[in-house]
This record gives sequence, structure tokens and C-alpha cells, in this order.
Amino acid sequence: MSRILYSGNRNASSWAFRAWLALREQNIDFEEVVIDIRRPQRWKNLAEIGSFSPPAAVPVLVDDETVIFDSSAIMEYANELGDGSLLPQDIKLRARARALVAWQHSTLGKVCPCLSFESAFYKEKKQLSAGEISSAEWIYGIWQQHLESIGGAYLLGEYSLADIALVPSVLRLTAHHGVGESYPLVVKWVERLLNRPCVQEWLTQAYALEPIYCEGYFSS
Ligand SMILES: N[C@@H](CCC(=O)N[C@@H](CS)C(=O)NCC(=O)O)C(=O)O
Repeated sequence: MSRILYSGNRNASSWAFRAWLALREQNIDFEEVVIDIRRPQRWKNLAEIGSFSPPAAVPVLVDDETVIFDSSAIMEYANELGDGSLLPQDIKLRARARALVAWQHSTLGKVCPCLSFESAFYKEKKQLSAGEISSAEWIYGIWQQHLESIGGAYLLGEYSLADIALVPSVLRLTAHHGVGESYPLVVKWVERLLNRPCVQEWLTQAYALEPIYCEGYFSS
């Protein structure tokens, strides 16, 4: 039996982080191959991934002969290989979890696009524009309302794929703009989420790496 996760640099690959977290949180055995996605070697390395996975991107999970690309498919697979506890039993809560994952997957990255995942690990952070501050506050407000409506420790009550999908967004936004007292449930949720042992394991390795500077970060 062979199960290999092709992931990316700890301080660059937010998508690989999500897939890796879901596998680890479900105690799934796997081998990890970290693909260097820094430029310029990125193109050659990803072209090699393209020889067996059509999107030529990471993460990819190769479970014996089955190639599973895309972080959300890997997260769902990890949950099914494990005990299924990363999605709620209740159909409506499960749909809400998937809606949050889908939002992250489709458009949430467009909120403060200059605050990349890489930038969460910079020692010096840029000054946010008024627009970026109001976008971050808008998201914190949505998370606050969500947590209030659920009344639990995590977005759907129990820890789920929705929390996992949001870890990189939480990190890149809160690293630049702290969550204020107006969002008390978000303050607690962020603390809980970022202090999970698996999250900490990835982050400790990410902070130890040389930062990857994205062009235009300070001038945007
Ligand atoms: N929707 C994909 C996105 C994966 C993705 O964009 N991965 C980046 C690294 S974090 C990558 O390999 N990009 C290669 C490219 O864009 O050509 C997923 O969720 O797995």
C-alpha cells in the first residue's frame, strides 16, 4: 500500500496546508513529498506533477493507483477514510460546512488579495489601506455572526472541514489586522484554531523558513 501527499512549501502552499491538516486530523497514514513551488523552480517541479495529475498543482494525493487532486477533494477523502467526524451528521449543518469550504475555494481569496498566505510569515508587515481594514472587519463580522448562530466552539459546533479550509485565511488576515473586542467569539475561535497541535506543527515549520516575498506587497 502506498499513499503519498505531494504538498508544497510550508510558508507558501495554503492549499496543501488544508489537505495535510485534514489527513493529519483524521490520523491517516501517509508519506509526504514537499514540492518546492518557489520561483523559478516552481515551473519545472509543477510540470513533473502534471505528468500524473492534470491540474499540475499541489496538493495531490496518490493513494495506490488513485490520483486525487484538489485540496477540497482530498479533505473530503481524508474525512471518509477516517471516522467522518470532520463533517456534521446533520444534513443542514453539513451543507453549511460545505458552503463555507466552497466560498473559500471560489472567492474568499479575493478579499484582501495582496495579503497572500506567504505574507502571513513576513517579519515586517505592510500598512493596510482603509479598504483592506474594512474588508477584514467585514469578514470578522461574518465569522462572528456565524459563531453566534451556532453557539459552539467552532464554525459548525464541532471542529470540521470548514474550520480547516479557513485556517490560511484566518492566518493571513489576522497576521495583518488583529481581531478586535467587537468580535469576541472570533477572538476565541481564532485562538482555538491556531493552537490546535497539527496547525501548530505546520506553522512552526513555516515560521522557521526564509520568507517568500511576493512582488508589490509593500507598494500595494
Ligand atoms: N484548487 C486547487 C488549487 C491548488 C493550487 O493553486 N496550488 C498551487 C500551490 S499552493 C499550485 O500548485 N499552483 C500551480 C499553478 O497555479 O500553476 C486546490 O485546492 O488544490
